[in-house]
Amino acid sequence: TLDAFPDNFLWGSASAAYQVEGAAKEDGKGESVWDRFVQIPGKTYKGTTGDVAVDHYHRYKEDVALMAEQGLKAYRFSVAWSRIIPDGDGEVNEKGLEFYDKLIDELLAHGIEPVLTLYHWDIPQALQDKYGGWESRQVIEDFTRYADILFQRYNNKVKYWVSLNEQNIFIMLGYRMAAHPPNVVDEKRMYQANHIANLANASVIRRFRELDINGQIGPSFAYGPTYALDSHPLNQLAAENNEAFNAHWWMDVYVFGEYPKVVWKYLERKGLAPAIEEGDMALLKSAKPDFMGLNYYQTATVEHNPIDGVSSGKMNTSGKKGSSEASGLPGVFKTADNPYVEQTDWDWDIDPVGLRIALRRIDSRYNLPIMITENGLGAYDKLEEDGSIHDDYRIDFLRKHVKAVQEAITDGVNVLGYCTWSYTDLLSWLNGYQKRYGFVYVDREELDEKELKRYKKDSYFWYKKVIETNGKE
Ligand code: BGP
Repeated sequence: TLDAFPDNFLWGSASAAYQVEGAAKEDGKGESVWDRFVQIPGKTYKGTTGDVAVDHYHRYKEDVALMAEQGLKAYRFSVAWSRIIPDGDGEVNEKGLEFYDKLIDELLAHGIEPVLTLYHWDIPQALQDKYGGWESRQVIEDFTRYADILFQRYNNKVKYWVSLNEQNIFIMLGYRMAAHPPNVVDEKRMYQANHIANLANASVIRRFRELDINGQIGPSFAYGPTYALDSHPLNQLAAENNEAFNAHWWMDVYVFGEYPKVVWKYLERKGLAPAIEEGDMALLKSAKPDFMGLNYYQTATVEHNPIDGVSSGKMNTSGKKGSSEASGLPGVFKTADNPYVEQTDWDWDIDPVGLRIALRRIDSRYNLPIMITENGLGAYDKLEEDGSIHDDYRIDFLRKHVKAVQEAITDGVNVLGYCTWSYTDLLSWLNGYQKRYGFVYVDREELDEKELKRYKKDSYFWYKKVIETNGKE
């Protein structure tokens, strides 16, 4: 038999500012790098933007009412830096803060724990223009000042804070694949920006401690355990490499304040190692998080990649099954198809066992509590004439993942909560509005804003029962 979920387990759901808020230019909000990036032709699916998104900025009360009715215990959202400090380092925009005051108060009034993400990819464009955003050390100070404002304003209201969301994704897609802002392909700059993001992350955690904030803070990391394609020793080695390059490279820094040797030596040989200045490593070591936020969607399966093998690959952002291509690092690893698991229409492996493995690996390597800050299924949904949405595939996906969490708890892992991605349907960064994740359907065609009416999906009612029964359904 399985251990029960703890009594105070946080059954939650998540979103991010750019993906839900809309109101891109309202109440003094400054431009973010995403506001700019989506204007570049061909970068997002059919040119979709978050200008209006699902208009959460104006409909947050309605959205929170739906959460309350469902019994949701926690809601993870992000603050848009450019609402708080429109140009990133200048005047504070009181109007922007007021929106989050209202949202947080509304959540608290309904007994929903706010989980606040400081940075979900939307650095102010002004800082990108002024000094290259994450590539300049000045961002450490500016990001810390921004975080400081939120820490002080929401201390005692917000207990769970996420520092950076998926540093691995915004750095790699931004600087290796030109698939995110700042739209760059340059490995050297990538590793440098990444080091600075590490310092910024550590700096806000240190400030959190200095201010003695009443709560917990940690980064949210996109981790999917790696499998070797088979027992061929070179494929096994490729799997070890993938864990080092795609997981330890970030999580070791967060927790131990150290870069893993294997990757560091590789970067030195290639002339790609970031420049470390005096005090950097001490800062990294001084900022251990309280918990690890885990965003889990899928596992990775890899095999040996010869020295003249594949690098870039191709993502499936169209929702046409089978349109992605293998990617890798020559001489290190390349991705392979896992014959044992099914895939979504966007070619993401569906693998609940992988979540149990992810939780166990993080627990045994880092020995920290884990908050699952994202997990969910991106799928096409159909709104029926009577306003229902029969997303049994999503229920099936989530049910199996919830069970995997319970199994990991039974294995001894300390899991604080489980936030699904996402609460309402929202903008999928590169995939438009047709790739849906929510419990709440939002009537929004790709390029037409419609009236953005909300409808409860079958999964909404299923999760309600999960919460009521603390995971028994
Ligand atoms: C994570 C992000 C989320 C969200 C999710 C789903 O990487 O933190 O913001 O978008 O993935 O991804 P996608 O929208 O690409 O399907």
